[in-house]
Amino acid sequence: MEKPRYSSVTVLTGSGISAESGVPTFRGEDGLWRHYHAEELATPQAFARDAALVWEWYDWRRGLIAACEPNAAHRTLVEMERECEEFFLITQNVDGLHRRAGSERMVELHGNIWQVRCTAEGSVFVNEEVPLPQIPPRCSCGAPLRPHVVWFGESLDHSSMQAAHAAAEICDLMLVIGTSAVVHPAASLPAIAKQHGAYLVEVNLERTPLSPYADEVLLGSAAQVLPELWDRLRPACQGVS
Ligand code: BJW
Repeated sequence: MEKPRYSSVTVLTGSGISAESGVPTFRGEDGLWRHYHAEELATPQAFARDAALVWEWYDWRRGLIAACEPNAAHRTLVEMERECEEFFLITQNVDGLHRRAGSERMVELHGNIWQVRCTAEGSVFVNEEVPLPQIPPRCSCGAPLRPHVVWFGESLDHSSMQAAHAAAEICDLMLVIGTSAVVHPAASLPAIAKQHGAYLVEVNLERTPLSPYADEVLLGSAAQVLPELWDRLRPACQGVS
């Protein structure tokens, strides 16, 4: 039988890929900060009610992330980007660790924790101060700044979403790594890939709502499973020279 060849690889990642770098995930025990669930704080309503509380949470996370390094899973995706004929990375993570590892062909669907946005003017800035000297931080115009991330009920950046859709539609291999696969529209992307004929591989510590639809479910930590998976897939993905 002919061995499979994958000419276009798309990867969707969630917070589980950064867990072994020390970044907390969202759901489960790990997702608790003080006595709040992450889902209660990542909303425009929470920010309107108590911007200082929401910013304290982001300030705490920024401090944690600043001390973290990309792990073997992030680095494997950089190798894949260099060696695959076509490659695209879609991350839900705001921690910036994929870019720090060296990934370039990618979108950050839910924004980036190191960017802030003026609540009055909408302008976006990089802000890497840790800890923040003032909470909530303010724009030079005097208005409060907010994290430049996507909260529940908010729309995702149109061009990032278009790129993610296109990558899901054209790929013939999709890897879904370290996401609970419950937050839409990101959670719909594997189904789109599958409908267009892609082979779907999930890497997670546990089964998720996506697992029944995956062609392979690899249970284990991303930093351990992904390098092994890449060793196996590499010959089927490398460009033809
Ligand atoms: C490991 C591991 C290791 C651990 N190795 N694995 C369709 C149906 C139903 C609802 C909706 C729908 N369309 C839209 C909605 C509403 C809503 C939604 O999806 N709600 C559901 C929860 C029900 N979506 C939205 O509101 C989105 N906006 C939108 O669609 O606008 C239009 C619209 C609005 C309203 C209605 C209809 C349309 C916006 C979603 C924005 C999500 N934002 C957040 C916060 C970002 C900023 C921040 O970081 O502070 O994004 S919430 C949070 O969840 C964050 C994450 O990116 C996202 C996903 O979480 P993730 O990454 O999957 O983490 P976990 O913790 O859930 O899972 C970790 C996984 O890793 C686990 O499975 C572990 O087992 C695993 N793991 N260690 C491998 N070492």
